[in-house]
Amino acid sequence: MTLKIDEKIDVKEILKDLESYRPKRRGWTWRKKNPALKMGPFTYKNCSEPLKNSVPLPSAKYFGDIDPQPDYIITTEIASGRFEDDIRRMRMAAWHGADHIMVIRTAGQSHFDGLIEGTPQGIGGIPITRKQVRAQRKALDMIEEEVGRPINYHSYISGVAGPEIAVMYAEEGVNGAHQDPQYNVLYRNINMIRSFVDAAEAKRNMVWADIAQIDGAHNANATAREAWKVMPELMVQHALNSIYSVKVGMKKENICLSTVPPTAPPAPCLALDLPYAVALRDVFKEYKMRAQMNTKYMESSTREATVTHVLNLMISRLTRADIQSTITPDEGRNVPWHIYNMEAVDTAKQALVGMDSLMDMVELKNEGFLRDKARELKERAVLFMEEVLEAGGYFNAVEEGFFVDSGYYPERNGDGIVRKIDGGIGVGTVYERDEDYCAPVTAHFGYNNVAQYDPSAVEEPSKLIGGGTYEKPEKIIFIDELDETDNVNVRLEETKALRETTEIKPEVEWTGDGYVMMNLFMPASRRVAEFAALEMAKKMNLEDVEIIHKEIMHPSEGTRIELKGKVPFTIDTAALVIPPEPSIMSEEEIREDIAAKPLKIVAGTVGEDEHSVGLREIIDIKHGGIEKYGIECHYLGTSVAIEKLVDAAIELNADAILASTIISHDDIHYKNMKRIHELAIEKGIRDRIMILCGGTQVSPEIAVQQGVDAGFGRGSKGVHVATFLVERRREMSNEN
Ligand code: Z97
Repeated sequence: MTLKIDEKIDVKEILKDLESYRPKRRGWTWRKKNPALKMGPFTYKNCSEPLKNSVPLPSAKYFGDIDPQPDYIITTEIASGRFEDDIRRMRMAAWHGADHIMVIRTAGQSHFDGLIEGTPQGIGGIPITRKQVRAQRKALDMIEEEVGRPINYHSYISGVAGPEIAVMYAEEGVNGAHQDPQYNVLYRNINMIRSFVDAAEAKRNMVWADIAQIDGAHNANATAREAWKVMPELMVQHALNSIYSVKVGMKKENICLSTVPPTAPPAPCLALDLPYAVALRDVFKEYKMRAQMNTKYMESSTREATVTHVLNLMISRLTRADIQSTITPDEGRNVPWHIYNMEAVDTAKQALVGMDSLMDMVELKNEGFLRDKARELKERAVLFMEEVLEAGGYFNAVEEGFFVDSGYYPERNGDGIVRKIDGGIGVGTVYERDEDYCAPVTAHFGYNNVAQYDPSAVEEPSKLIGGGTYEKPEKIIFIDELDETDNVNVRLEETKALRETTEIKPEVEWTGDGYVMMNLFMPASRRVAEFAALEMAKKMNLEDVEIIHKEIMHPSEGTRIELKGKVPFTIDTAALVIPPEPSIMSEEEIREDIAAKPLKIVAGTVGEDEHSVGLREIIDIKHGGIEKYGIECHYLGTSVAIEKLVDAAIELNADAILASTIISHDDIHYKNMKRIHELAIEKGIRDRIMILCGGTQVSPEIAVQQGVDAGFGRGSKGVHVATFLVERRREMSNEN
């Protein structure tokens, strides 16, 4: 099954024969960098190989639709809670430039004690299941063919089921995962000993499957009361997980530090974030940098979040990033919508491409504020680590509340997260292995007494059982659905009409959810604006209306409101009357044609019509008029007599007459058109001249009925007229 560009992905097809689907490949893939990429008229230094199919940035149309892809991997986090709908979003995101697709869940995976089967979403969120992973990997295997670039699929290895999840990810071709035992300890209160033992086991499996790891240090940023104060601690957290992973056998290029610029405006964020970014990259040279965007100081304004994102992207460019995250403003206002994934991916692509070659032109100062601050942060981090050792190690330090304390180290405010060595979920569940312990599995950490059973199986313990699921995927037990009422088949049945007929509904995250967003400016204070807007939306028949953003323009003059609500109806696309798209030639094509064969026009507003603006804009180069293509224009002015216009055309040997009228009482505009046509016949030039008439009240169909070649109504631009002139001239030379 391959995807067709003009056809939607068929989720039902993806789900077919899923029990026997095997992923195409294992392991993480970086972008193929091209330090001298040529695209359109430009050469890029910080880009990678272009995509086969993509959606370029909106302004790409001015540059020949080029879509340069930056050198960093771009992440998008997809979290609608329905994996079948997320598959469609993944495809859109890949076309915009995402090649690291993280599925995050609406409920903490780490609250589940085991691997979940089936796809229930009714239990308060969506846990990761083998079925979802396999379906999404299968879809991504096709999507990557379509865009022509490998896509890294990613989720979390956390909770007391971490090792089981790691195994499942290894089996299913997952390419990246968050794995950090400190996350379990600090944020999920899972027993520390259990978390670190599990982490070793999970990481070993990640090593086998070549899964890239992202750590969890950024969570301290998001949790801390004052995020910029935890910077020294963040380095300690990165250090602990990184070295632990190395000791387990993970290669350094698969260890990615999840780092966030800790602040955002109105803080002077660069002065705080840049020294931190520099310090981190100095200390952790050998590791990869996964640059998150700041989410701590994000409200529901997409504009504000975008500016913060761009500042964060500048930090990435000024220092280094290997993976660039693009969390969406969903975090601020709980609207995990398709469009925001695309917007955030585009923000990263746009900003990174825009900053191409930056470091060829600027340099971070080697002394002064930046380096002093970076050094200070490193010193504080080293002292923090020394104190951890003095306390007797990490576990004791956590017991003493060292972590996520709001003090700027060595200051300590006594409000850190405290966990007990003999407390937390899963306490007392770690046992020492027996003398003859043996696990006949492929990837396993620590003492494994294989030789005792078969010396030839030491390198390959699963030989003892004739191969495990890594070697023999057919041994994987695939459980489809367990819940009869809450599963993907039931959900697909509910949306069948929308998928299989021509009925359509607007959507933000789920097929047929019917949501629309509205932007309103209410000339009232915030509370009044809010409640008035809700009432307005109800009067517009929107259902389940909710305010998603409000911003004061002035305390009494007005408030900006964004709200969402559902429309209860569908539209039948088959019943729509869609006029053909006006043909528009490219600028180059028109120019070439005119250069090869010059074209001359005479123009004027006719009859008693002084409205010159419309016609002038069609001609004027400043407004994208036809002059810019090299067309020779003779503008005769306003209220030009029809005879004069036709005579001028003859005298100048023009190819076309452009006449404009706004006045339309008594159909004078159409009558004038007819007269131009008839006069041209009388004077014997009609077969060699084009007659184009325009005006706000002109209907193209009625204009042509008057005998002229074309009519141009409201919204017409120079390019439409120029295209017509070139095309009609070609037709005429074929006719003659
Ligand atoms: C990011 N925006 O892109 P649960 N393990 C680690 C984590 O950081 C997380 C989980 C597990 C963020 C993602 C926050 N991170 C959101 C190291 C979550 C997930 O399975 O939901 O309990 O944990 O990094």
